[in-house]
Amino acid sequence: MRVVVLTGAGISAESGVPTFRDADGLWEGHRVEDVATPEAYDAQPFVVHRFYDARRAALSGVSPNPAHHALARLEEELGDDLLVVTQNIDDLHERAGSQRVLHMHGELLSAVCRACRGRSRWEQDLSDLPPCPRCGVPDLRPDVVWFGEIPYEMDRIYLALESADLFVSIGTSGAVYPAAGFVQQAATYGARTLELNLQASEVTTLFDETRHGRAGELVPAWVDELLVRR
Ligand code: BV8
Repeated sequence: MRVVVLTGAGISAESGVPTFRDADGLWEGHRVEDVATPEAYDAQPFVVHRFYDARRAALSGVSPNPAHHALARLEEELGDDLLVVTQNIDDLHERAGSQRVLHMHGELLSAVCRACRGRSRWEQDLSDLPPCPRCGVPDLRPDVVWFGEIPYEMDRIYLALESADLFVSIGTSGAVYPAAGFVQQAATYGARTLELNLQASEVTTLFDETRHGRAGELVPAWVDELLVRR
C-alpha cells in the first residue's frame, strides 16, 4: 500500500512551534506580505531575516512530539511505500527519525546564495549578512519558498500522488496552494483520502474521511490501526 502524508503547522503545534493562522499564530505578529514574499525581502531584508532568524533559533528549544514519532515508526514498516510531504520548514520530522521527507516550502536550517545559487546547511543568523561558504559573496537568503515562488520537488510530489493508494493530510488548514489541491489530485488517481486535524480545514469536504482532534493523539492511533490492518 503506497501512502502519501501531507503535514502542516498543526503537526508541530504540540511541540511548541507556533502555527500560522491560530490565535497566537505567526501571521498575528507579521503580515504575510511583509515577511514571506520576495518583494518584502527586496524592500526590507532585515525585517525578513529577523523573522527567520528568530524561528531558526527557536528550533533548539523544541522537540518532536508523538505525531512525528508515529510517522517515523510507520516509515520503518512501509519503507519506500511511505512519503511525507511537509509544508513545515522545521526539522522535527527528521529529528524523530523520518528520512523520506520532502520539504516543499524549504527548510530553516538551510540558506541559499543569490550569487552562486549554492545551498548550505545553516544554523546561525543571516541578518549579519555572512559570506556564502561557497563563493564568499554576502548574499545568503533563507532557503524557504515564499508566496509567489514555485514550491520545491513538485515533480516528485505529483508522481507520488499519482500512484498513492492512501493520501493523509495532518495539521493543515488547506489555505495555501498548491498543497491544498493535493487531496483532489490524489482522489482523481483513485487514492482513499483521510484528514487528521484539530478542526475542519478549508478543503475538508474533499476527504473520504475526517477525524478531528490533536495530532499527538490522532496520528499514533491511526498508525497503529494501519499497521494492524496491513
Ligand atoms: C505557487 C514557507 C505557482 C515560508 C509558506 C490558487 C488559489 C489561490 C491562491 C493561489 C493559488 N495558487 C497559488 C496561489 C498563491 C499562493 C497561495 O496559496 N495563497 C493563499 C494565501 C491563498 N501560493 C503560492 O504563492 C505558492 N506558490 O503557487 O507557485 C505554482 C503552483 C503549482 C505548481 C508550481 C508552481 C507558494 C506558497 C508557499 C508559501 N510559503 N511557508 C514560511 O514558513 O514562513 S506557506 C506557509 O503557510 C506554510 O508552509 C503552510 O503552507 C501555510 C500555513 O498553512 P498550515 O501549515 O496549514 O498552517 P495554519 O496555521 O494555516 O493551519 C494549522 C492547522 O493545524 C489548522 O487547521 C489547525 O486547526 C490545525 N492544528 C492546530 N493545532 C493542531 C492542529 N491539528 C492537529 N493537532 C494540533 N495540535
